Amino acid sequence: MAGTFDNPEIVQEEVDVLLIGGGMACCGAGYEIMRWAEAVKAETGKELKIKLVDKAALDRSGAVAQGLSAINTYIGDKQDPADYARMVSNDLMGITRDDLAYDVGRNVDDSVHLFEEWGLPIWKTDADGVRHDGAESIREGLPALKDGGQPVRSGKWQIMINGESYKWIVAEAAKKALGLDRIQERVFIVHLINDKNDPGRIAGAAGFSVRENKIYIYKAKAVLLAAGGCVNLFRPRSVGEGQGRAWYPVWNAGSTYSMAAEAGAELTMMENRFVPARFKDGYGPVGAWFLLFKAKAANAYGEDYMTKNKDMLNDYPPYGQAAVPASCLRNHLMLKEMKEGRGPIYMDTVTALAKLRETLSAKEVKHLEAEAWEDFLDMCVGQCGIWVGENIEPEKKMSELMPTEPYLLGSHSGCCGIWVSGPTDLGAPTKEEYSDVPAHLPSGWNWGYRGMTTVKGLFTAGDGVGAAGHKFSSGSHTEGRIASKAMVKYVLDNADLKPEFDETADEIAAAIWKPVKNFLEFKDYTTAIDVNPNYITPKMLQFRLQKIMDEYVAGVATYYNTNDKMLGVAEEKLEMLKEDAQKMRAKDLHELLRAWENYHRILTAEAHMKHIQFREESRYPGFYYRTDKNFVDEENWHCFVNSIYDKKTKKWTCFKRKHIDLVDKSKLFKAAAPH
Ligand code: SFD
Ligand code: AMP
Repeated sequence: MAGTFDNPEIVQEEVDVLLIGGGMACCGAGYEIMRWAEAVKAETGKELKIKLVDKAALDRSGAVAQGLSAINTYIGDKQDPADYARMVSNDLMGITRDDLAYDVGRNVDDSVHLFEEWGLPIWKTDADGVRHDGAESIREGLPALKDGGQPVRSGKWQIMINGESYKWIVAEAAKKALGLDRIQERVFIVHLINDKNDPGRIAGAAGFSVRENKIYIYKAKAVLLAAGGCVNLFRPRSVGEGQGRAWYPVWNAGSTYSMAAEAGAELTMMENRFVPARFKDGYGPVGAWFLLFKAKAANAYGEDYMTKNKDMLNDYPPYGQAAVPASCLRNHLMLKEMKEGRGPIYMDTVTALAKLRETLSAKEVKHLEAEAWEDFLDMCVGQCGIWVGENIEPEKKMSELMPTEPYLLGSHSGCCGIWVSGPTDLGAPTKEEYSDVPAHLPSGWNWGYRGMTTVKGLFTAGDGVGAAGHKFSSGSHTEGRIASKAMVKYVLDNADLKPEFDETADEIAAAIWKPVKNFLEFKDYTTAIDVNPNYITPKMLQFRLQKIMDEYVAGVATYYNTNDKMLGVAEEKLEMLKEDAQKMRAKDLHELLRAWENYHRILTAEAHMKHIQFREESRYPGFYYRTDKNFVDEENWHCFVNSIYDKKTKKWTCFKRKHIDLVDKSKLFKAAAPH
């Protein structure tokens, strides 16, 4: 019987493997897992039960919803995975997991080759060095990448694509592999369930339909939690009529980090954030402009801040020695100009396109000018709206750049996330090197199943995997594939496991539906539906969260500055917010979604704040500054900061984990060694 708004139907299902999310990572997992499931069936006759659950529709869900115009991680034949691990480390100020980055690096090209096979048009350079866009390359019969075709590199690691339909293509392959019966769209997972007999093991997950009055409860042996990063936990620069516009996808609300934390998984580097420099107001990405068009950014007086302020790089590792300064340091140099009143910052699109005209053929110039628009039409259509609305023709008028509000993510130029087991065949540190690890933690970086968190059976990928940024779309797909193989192994190794919930279905349902009950109980107390002393709307609560984070946890309001005292205020205010959050109302399913997104954002925000508080230095200048500890302290803080949340006491415990370089980083430096 179908449920009603005051009494939702509870649907229960038991599977072996549950995939939460339908983005790049889960599409990779969905495609790959069926190959292993089929092999298992052929060998043993056993059919693995698999389900993928996405809050949205696979074809356009996640960060790649609008499409992309470059694949940012493709190794190719001129670099190797160790070079890639070095780049990842350099961009994230030296504290990343080389084992995870290397593992992505040695596998990622295979995913890109699959994308091309599935129909993604990839730009190519022909034998005469002439560049062709993806469609033309196909028409001209240029070889596929896997057959030696040469991509058009925008940067050292990035290749150009005609990617408006990137997500459609990748989702189609996942859907075809899984079959529609194994996919449940428009179900928002809000809660992971631990095992009754072993609290350190996963037993399932629960959520609700955003279309029908139904609660879904899944029992599973293995769960892949890959629900993206966290957006809109800080007050966005776009307010009023522009609210809802952001660079990263607004529908990724920290579900990955908050649900993992509540299940007891160890998080890592939650102090890290990404503050991308973007085209102002439209949030258009800058990579193609800097790397493909070779544009320079300058202050309002035409000064190139990267040159003018380059001595500022000497204050931070690797002390001016990196061939390419880290993303946060590039922001750091830009922010000096803004703070000292020499803004706005402009991307000099005019000079860049004029210079290209000097060397390229007329046809190539025409194509590049079209690409200036297509770059955004393919992945950030709002930026074209801004250009049109503000009469900007990029070959005639420069555009403003601006550092955005902070985002939390682990796959782009950020590295917050969950601590996972690395590959078994790469230099895992010995137990002795980990004598400082608390007793409840496994020793080393590997505990058997690649991509598994410290909760047995709970895996993650993409934005979920911490301390290993710069995977981007292709690397996230790759990590999903790697995790799915490990999950199948885990399920087979635990054939006799019978997961049991540590909560009843009714308890789970009551918790999920609480915002609806808040509404139904009190709605008649006032005549104006939004004004009520007994409940708060999700929208208002979100404003409160964003204001706290913006003003006390280094948002745009303070030019990304905070200090121990401000963090103390934030801590207190977040506690009160959590109390009031219990009174969120949901007048319909859409508001129920908004309410639960808020719960996820609040816990993620709290983790972020606690980690910044714990790390007594400013490791990422340009992303955030602790003005009371405004330096990088290599001696005491060249380490991971990890944390564990206790869902019973609602307390966080932060601690250090030793950092070890597995790949020699000296190759990264311009000169022999930093001072
Ligand atoms: O230009 C729940 N990214 C870029 N990657 C590239 O390779 N090239 C680029 O050009 C990139 N650029 C870029 C990028 C992203 C964005 C938004 C823009 C530009 C404007 C980054 C990649 O897109 C990113 O690294 C990957 O997509 C990350 O993959 P993954 O799987 O970790 O996250 P996802 O794809 O966002 O998917 C998340 C999924 O989870 C669902 N979901 N489902 C159920 N229950 C819940 N509670 C859920 N919460 C979320 C979502 O619906 C989604 O399916 S550029 O800037 O450099
Ligand atoms: P973005 O468009 O800023 O998301 O960047 C896309 C890719 O280009 C990422 O791999 C970035 O690290 C890289 N990138 C962007 N700007 C620069 C720059 N100025 N120098 C070097 N790499 C960059």
